Amino acid sequence: MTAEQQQQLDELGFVVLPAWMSPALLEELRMQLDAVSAAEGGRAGSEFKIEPHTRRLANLVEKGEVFRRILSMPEILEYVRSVLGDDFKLSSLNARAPNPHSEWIQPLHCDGAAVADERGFWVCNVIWMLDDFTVENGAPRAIPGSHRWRKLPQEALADPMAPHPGEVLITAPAGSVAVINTHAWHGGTANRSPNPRRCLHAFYTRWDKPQQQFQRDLLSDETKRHLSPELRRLLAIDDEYNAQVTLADPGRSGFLKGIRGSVSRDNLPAVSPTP
Ligand SMILES: O=C(O)CCC(=O)C(=O)O
Repeated sequence: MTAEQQQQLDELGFVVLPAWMSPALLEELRMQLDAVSAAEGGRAGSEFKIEPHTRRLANLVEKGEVFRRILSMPEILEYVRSVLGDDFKLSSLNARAPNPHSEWIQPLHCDGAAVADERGFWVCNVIWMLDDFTVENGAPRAIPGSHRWRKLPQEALADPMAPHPGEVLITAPAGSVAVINTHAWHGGTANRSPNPRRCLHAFYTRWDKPQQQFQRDLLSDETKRHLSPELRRLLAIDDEYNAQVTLADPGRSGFLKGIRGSVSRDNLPAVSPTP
């Protein structure tokens, strides 16, 4: 990470790595995503949530070696680490493609309704762009600097769907990767183009917070058997503390989740956290 990229992530709350993927990796990700999407048909995304006018796929760690491969790429994890600190885990790996010819825009939100706490930031999303992200096809908008406000847009704004005077669009060519401190206010915009706009969301969270999708239970034994020790750790498969905070979390849903208190370690039976 260059000093300039570090500064962008710190000050704006996001950084874009243009055309970061090799053409071969980009092609492999697209092919696997389209294959999963075709195989799942109308069931797609059912493990997580349905979003209007949007094609979503969930639990992708289970659904392709190439998806597992991108999760632990050291160059990308360096950016995640600079947001979350040394101890973090994957919260979920999903895909999102706003439908073509749509006016649907997401409300400005912080992922998981997360507000930075006394330990600092705890959510970070890595967007793997599988198509060009343009002004016409639903590139996400973000409000630079808002990750430091410790406020949720739904509390501060009369209409979180309305244009915001501070917003910028995150546009970039296919194959780019955006790392977003998702305490920053952000959201997808309308895809008015004739084509889908595909991406993956590799969503990471700090070690002490619940996973959005509980990897230990969602993954098959076969997939778990073949995980490297590093991936087992990143997915918190053997982390009893993660199991407790995640299973105790009543509101595992998604970006529109309401406001709730974070799970307190003090309310849980004694187990040693495994940071
Ligand atoms: O895919 C995008 O454009 C961003 C979507 C987003 O922020 C979300 O689904 O939480």
